[in-house]
Formats: sequence, structure tokens, C-alpha cells
Amino acid sequence: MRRAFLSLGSNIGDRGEHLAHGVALVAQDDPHRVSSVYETEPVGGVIQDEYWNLVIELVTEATPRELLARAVLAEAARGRTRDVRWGPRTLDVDVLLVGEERSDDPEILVPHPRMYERSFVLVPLHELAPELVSPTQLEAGVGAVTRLGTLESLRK
Ligand code: PH2
Ligand code: MG
Ligand code: MG
Repeated sequence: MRRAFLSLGSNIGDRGEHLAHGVALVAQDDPHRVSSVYETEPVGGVIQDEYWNLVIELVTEATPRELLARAVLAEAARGRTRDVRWGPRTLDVDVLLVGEERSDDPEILVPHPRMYERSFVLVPLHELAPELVSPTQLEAGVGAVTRLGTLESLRK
């Protein structure tokens, strides 16, 4: 068993709904914790709406490839289509960290190669696991991030 962290984001349609279903599909039966939801400025890609982002922590036996498969399934279940790189999406699920594992499998690199550049990843990851993000790293992230509340509170 090890701790794995995945980032979820949505900026099309009912963002809370996509994230809530995404959490359930990614966690399956693994014990998990979910960060607050943050409204975040789009980083890179085209001009697009604000995202809602969160990070989920799993305690899991799953390998990076198995977590990638869950991510792809969850995205497909929420009607994700892939048109523009870094463009708008109903649900994006990215594998960030899987224990101490370092994977150079081009299909699924862990740690995620861009995770330390992005406040929409660093801020919710720091909320769940402050020991994994140094103050300097947190400071270096780009893109404005505002905490909205827990996923549960946003879906009432
Ligand atoms: N995802 C991207 C590109 N840009 N910006 C924000 N704020 N949130 C995201 O999840 C996001 C992004 C590519 O996956
Ligand atoms: Mg992404
Ligand atoms: Mg992705």
C-alpha cells in the first residue's frame, strides 16, 4: 500500500458534478481523502473559463498504469473529448505521485512533470500533504487560486 495523489479539474458544464463523479470513479474502493475545491485561473492553452480543481489522495495497491486507466475511464464517463491541448474539458484527471515511484514510462510519467509549476495542483496538494510541498515550491506556482469550500458543501 502506498499513497497516491491525483489532480482533478473541470471547466465545462456542472463542474461540481463532474468532480464528484470523478472522485468516486478514481477512488473505486480505495480509502481516500479529498482536498477543498479551488476556483483557478486557466494556465496555458486557449482562452477558456475558470476551472474548479481539487486533489485526491488514495491509499492503494494500484500501479501508475492502473491509476492512468482509472483516470481515462473517469474522463470518458464524464464525456471528455480531446480537441485542443490544454483546452476546456468536462473532466481532466492527472496522476501526480504514486508513493516514491519514479516512472519514465512516456504514457504515465510520475511525478507528473509539470506539477510543481502549477498553483492549481500545489495548493490543494499542500492542503492534503503539507510535507510534500515546500514553501518555496508553493510560492513558485503560477495561476490565481481561490478556495471555494468542500466538494460536499458546493453540491448542496
Ligand atoms: N489543466 C490543464 C491546463 N490548464 N488550468 C487550470 N486552472 N486547471 C487545470 O486543471 C488545467 C489548466 C491541462 O490539463
Ligand atoms: Mg491536466
Ligand atoms: Mg490530463
